Amino acid sequence: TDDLPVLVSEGDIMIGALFPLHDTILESPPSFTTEPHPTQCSGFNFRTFRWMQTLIFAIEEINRDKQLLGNLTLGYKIYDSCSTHFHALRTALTLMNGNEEIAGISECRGGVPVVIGDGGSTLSIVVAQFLGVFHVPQISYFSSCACLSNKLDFPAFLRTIPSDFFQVDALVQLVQHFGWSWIGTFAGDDAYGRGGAQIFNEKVTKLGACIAFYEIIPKNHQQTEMSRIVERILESRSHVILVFALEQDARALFLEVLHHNLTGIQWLASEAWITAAILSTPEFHSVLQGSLGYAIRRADIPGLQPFLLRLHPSKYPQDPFVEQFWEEMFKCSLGIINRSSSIRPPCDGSEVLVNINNIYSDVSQLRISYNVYKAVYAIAHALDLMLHCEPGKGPFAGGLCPNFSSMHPWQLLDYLKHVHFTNDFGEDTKFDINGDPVAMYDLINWQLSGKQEMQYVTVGKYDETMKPKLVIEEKNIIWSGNQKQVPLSVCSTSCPPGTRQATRPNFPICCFDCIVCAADALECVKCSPEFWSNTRRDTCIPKVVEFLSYNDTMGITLLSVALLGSCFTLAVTLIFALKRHTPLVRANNSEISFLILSSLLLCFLCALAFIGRPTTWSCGLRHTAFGIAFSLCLSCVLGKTLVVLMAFKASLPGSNVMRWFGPLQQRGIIFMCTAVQVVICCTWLCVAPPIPHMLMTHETARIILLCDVGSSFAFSLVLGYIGLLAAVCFLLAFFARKLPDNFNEAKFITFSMLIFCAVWIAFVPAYISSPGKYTVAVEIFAILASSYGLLLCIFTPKCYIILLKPEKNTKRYVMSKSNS
Ligand code: TCR
Repeated sequence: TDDLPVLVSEGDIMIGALFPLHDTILESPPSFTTEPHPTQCSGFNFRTFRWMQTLIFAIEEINRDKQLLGNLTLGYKIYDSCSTHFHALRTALTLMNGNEEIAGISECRGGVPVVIGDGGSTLSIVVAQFLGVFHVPQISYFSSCACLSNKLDFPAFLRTIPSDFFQVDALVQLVQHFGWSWIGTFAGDDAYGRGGAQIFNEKVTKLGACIAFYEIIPKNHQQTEMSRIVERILESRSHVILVFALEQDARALFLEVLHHNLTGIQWLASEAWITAAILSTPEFHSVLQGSLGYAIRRADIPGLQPFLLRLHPSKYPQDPFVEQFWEEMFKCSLGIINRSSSIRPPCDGSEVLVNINNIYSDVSQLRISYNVYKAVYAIAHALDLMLHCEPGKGPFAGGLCPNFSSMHPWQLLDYLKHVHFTNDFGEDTKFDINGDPVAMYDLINWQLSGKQEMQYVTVGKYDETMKPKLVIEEKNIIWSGNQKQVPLSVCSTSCPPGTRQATRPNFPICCFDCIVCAADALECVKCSPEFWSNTRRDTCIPKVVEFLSYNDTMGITLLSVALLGSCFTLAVTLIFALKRHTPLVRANNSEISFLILSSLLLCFLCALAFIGRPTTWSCGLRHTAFGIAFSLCLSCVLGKTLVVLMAFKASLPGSNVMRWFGPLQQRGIIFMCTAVQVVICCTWLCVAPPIPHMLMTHETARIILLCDVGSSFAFSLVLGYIGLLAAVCFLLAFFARKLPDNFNEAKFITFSMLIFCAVWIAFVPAYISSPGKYTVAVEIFAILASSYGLLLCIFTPKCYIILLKPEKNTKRYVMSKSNS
C-alpha cells in the first residue's frame, strides 16, 4: 500500500477514523504494465472536514476531562476515504496495520481497536464487511442503510445515525396520514437510495396504496435517461413523489424537472437532501417549495465554532488535510507541494477564517457532526466502563474482566453494545441489539420566507420510543404551490355510494372504474336478508313484510265472503230451528242437520284464522281447525248418506238393518270419523307444529310471512283424510242418488261432494303455484267454496220448500215423496 495521507495524534488508546474528505477519486483503471499510481482524490468537502474536526474536538474534550477515563488519553488516526468504496477499504486495511502481518490483527498489535466511520452506506458496507471479520467495532455517524442492521453480515457494526428503516416508517406514516395512495418513487443508484426506496415501496404497497412508478436516478446523470424518468411523472399523473437519494442525485433530478417545467408536485424528501444547501437556492424555489421530509435531530455543541476557526496551516504543519483545506478555502497555493493541476496565486498570509461564510464554519445545522461527537463519547464511555470493571463481575465468562492494556477488539465491541449514557445535552445514547440508536427525526417543511429565502420549518416530530411515534402540526405545513390544503394523490377517486370498484386489467389496484352495483354484485355491500337497498343503492332499508292482512282488498273480500257464509249458515239454522216441528225438518233427522250447520259455521269461521299476520297461535289453529271442522262436516254428511242407504235397505222386506243402524250408531260413526282427525291434528301440534316463517330471497324487495306447515306429512294426512271422507261420501251418495228419499237428498249430497272434490282437486295445483300471500288466499277460497257448496246444495232446496212452498211441507207430501 502506498503512503496514504493520515492525521495522527498519539494516545493510550488509538481510535481509527475514516472521513470522505473528498468527493471523488482521480484514478484511471491501472494498466498493470507500470507500477500503479498513488491515489489522487479530488473535490475537497468542507462539510466532512467539519465532521473530522468535530471528532478531534470531542477527543480533546474527553482528554481534558479527568472524570472520563481518568488520566488515560485517546489518540486518533484519521484517513480520507475519498467517497470511493475501494479506497475506503484500502484505508481500513491501513488502519488495521495492513503493512504488517494481517494474521496478527486479531491481537490488535499496532492496529486500532475501534474505527469511527465511514461516511455513506456504500462505503461502510465494504469497510464493515472487512472489519467484521476481525470483530473490530466500527461506529458510523452517517451510514443509515437499513441493510447495515443485519448482524449476520455486519457483526461489529454500530452507528449513531438512525437506520433508514425508521425514516421510511415515518414517511409511510405520513403517506397514510394524508391518505395518498398514488405515489411515485425516485431512488439514487446506491445502497442508500435503493435500500430506502425499496422498503418504502414494500411498506406502502402493504398499506394498500400503490406505487405509481419506481425509477433509479443514474449516477452519471445521463441526459436522455434523466429526461425519460422525469417524463414518467407526467405519464403517471402522480402528485406526491418521494426522492430517496443523495443531494447530488436529487439535484440532477430537479434540474431536469425544472427543464420540463413541472410544478405542482408535492415532493417527499429523504433525510439526505431535506437540509441540502445546494437545493434551497432560488432556482429551485418554484419546484421545491413545500417539500416535506425528515431530518435527524440537531444539537448545538458549545465551543465547537471557536475550535473550528482556530485552524491555520502554520499551526498544524503535520496535518496533511489542513493545508489542502486552506488552499481550497481561499483558492490560493501554499506552495509546499506543487500541484500541477491548479494554478493559483500564492496565499499571502492575510487569509482569515473568521471572515469566511462557508459550510465549514456554519454550526447552525449540526446533525452529522453531532453524530460524530456522540460516537466518540460512546467509545470513551465504553472504555471507561471497561476500565472500571470489577474483577469477578466482568461481562465475560466467569465474570472475567478484560486486560485493559492488551484488550481484544471484540471485548470493546461487547462494552460498546451495552453502553448507555446521557450526554451533556440530556440525550440518551445507547445501541439496540442491531447496533442502531433510538430513532428520532424532525419533520421539516420547506417554506419561503418573505425575503424569498427557503426556510426549514419543523412541523412535526418522530420518536421511536413515543406513542404515537409521529406527531404532526398539520396547520403549520405549507404545501407545494403555497397551498394550505393537503394535496391529493390518488389514481382513481373513491366510488360514490351505490357503485363499486372494478379493477382495470393490467393496472395497480388503486386504479379502478366505478360501476353501478347490481343486486348481488361482488364487493358491493350486501344487505342482510331482511333488508333491501334503496333506489340510490346506498343504504339498506327494511324489506316490505307481506302477508294476507285484514287491510288489503283480497283480505277484506275473503273476510266478507266468510262472514256472509257464516250469516247464511246462521240464517238456515234459525229457519230450521223455527220450523223444527214441520214434517220436512223432522223427517230430515234434525240432529244431524244442526250438527252439519254448526260444523259449516266452524268451516266459515276457520277461514278467518288464515287472514292476518301469522303468529304461533294462528298458525297452529289454521289447519287443525279447518281439518277438524271439515271432518266433522263430512262425517255428518256421511252419516246422513248412510241413513238414506240404510233406510232403503230397511224398507226392503225381511230386513232389520234399521235395528242395528239407529241414531246411536249414527252418532258413533260421526264421532269416530271426527276423532280420527282430532288425533291426527293433536299429534301434529305436539310433534311438529306449524310455525310462522319468513320467506326471503335476496332478489326480491319483499319478505313473505307465512306459516310453515311444520310437518308436510301431517299436513298431507289431514288433507288426505278429508279427501278420503269426501270420496266415501261421494261414492255412497252416488249409489243412493237414484233411491227414493226425502227431496232427493242423496242427489244433492252427490252434487255437493262433486263440488267439494272439484274444488279441492283444483286447489292442489293452484296452491303449489301461487306466489306469496296468494297461497293463503287460494286456501281460503277453497275452504269457502267447498263450505258454500255444502251449504247451498244441502240446505237451499229445503229452505226453499220451508219458506216458499209451505204447502209441500206436509207429512203426506213428505211421505208420498219418499214412497214414490
Ligand atoms: N446516510 C446516507 C448518506 C447521507 C447523506 C446525508 C448525504 C445521509 N444523510 C445528508 C448527504 C447529506 C444518510 C448513506 O449513504 O447512508
